[in-house]
Amino acid sequence: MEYFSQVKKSIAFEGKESKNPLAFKYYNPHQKVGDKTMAEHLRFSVAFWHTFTGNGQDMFGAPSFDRPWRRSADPIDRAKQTMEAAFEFFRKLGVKYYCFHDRDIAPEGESFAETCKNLETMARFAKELQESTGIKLLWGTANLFSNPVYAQGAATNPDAHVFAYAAAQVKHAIEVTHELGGENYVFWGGREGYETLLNTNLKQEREQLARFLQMAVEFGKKIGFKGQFLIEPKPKEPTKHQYDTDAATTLSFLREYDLIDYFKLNIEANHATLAGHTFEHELAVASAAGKLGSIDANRGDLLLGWDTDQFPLDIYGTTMAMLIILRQNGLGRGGVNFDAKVRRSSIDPVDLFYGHIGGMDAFARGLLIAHRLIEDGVFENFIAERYRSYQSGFGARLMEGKVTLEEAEQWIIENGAPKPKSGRQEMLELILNDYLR
Ligand code: XLS
Ligand code: NI
Ligand code: NI
Repeated sequence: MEYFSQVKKSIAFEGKESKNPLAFKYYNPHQKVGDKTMAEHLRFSVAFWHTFTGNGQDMFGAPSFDRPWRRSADPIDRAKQTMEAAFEFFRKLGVKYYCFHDRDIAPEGESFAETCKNLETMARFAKELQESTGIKLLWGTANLFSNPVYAQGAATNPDAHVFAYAAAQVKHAIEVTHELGGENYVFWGGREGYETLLNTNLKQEREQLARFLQMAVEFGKKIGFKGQFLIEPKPKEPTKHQYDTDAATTLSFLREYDLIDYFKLNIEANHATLAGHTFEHELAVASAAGKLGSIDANRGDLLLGWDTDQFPLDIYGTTMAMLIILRQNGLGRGGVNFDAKVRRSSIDPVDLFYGHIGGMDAFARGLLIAHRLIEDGVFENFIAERYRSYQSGFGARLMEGKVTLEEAEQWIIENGAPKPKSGRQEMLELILNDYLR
């Protein structure tokens, strides 16, 4: 069965003069940018949940999408048709990767054992499709937030019985990710936080979370999982206060519990803005720590206070993101995963193409612009010059830890007060705008 009959063949690159909304204007997978192709730089991935199981439901309204792949009454048949639709979509869109939660690809059963069996069945099915298409799993994850059992947290639940349930679920999710050759495994703790301190032992809950992650790392080693473990920070929603609030908080948590060597971060644009940061700030913090592993590409709406998960279209944002990614020489085994969904009123399957094509072109443009900015040394030279005083003489000795406060005072007595220099922000902003053309 063909689910996306409105798109007959795979989306082609037609160049920037094209007016065809079902074509790429900038994303040309084989085009070299520096020493890598665009496809190698960007490693685009489609999110299974928003794209195939999302139904347009919101807090005020019923499902608005009637997806042909979600019609079968039998849960396993429905899951298989959904998986087939997904691979047809990946192929036609021309992406090499996808991501899922365990519960996106397989329905829960009557018992835990049946749920695990369903997951195994669907993983086998996915494996066949991966092998016949060459499409790979960027990451797998466990949904530890939808089932009401996790209402008060998964690993951070006050009841050890729930912790055990989450641990058992994660064991299977890691196994399945491993079986499918997943390049990463993600932890996003939507319920790992608290609603009120009146009933919460915050210290205890953070220790539980660390223990949970340690157990996952040990299990990964045991089964020979070679993928990268990633944590996806988010400050709130669904829980009021989530422990993995932002990149800096998460890095410090990992250091506190000796987990830093086993994890990198998966940075999501809309989570950054919810945390009161920019996307590029979060990317820069993760990258500076050598811990930027992957990204969830989307955008929020600054007028709305929640995770709207819209497709990224802002070229300024994608340029800033790609600057940071190029400076660290790419995302390694990570990628650009569209954790994004079409609006509730965009009810046709073809709308999923428009969303992804727009996002892919926006990142391709960002890549091209960021590459030119780096080639021309626009910001790199300016930044290098701005910090030059630390490269030699007194500044270099300062950074080597060889200067005391008393010596600093002596040096100031000899050299006098510093002369302020312009940071040139407006000049740099206008230069950046010139490159965005
Ligand atoms: C929710 C998160 C979620 C993770 C995977 O806000 O972005 O979708 O990416 O669990
Ligand atoms: Ni995400
Ligand atoms: Ni999100």
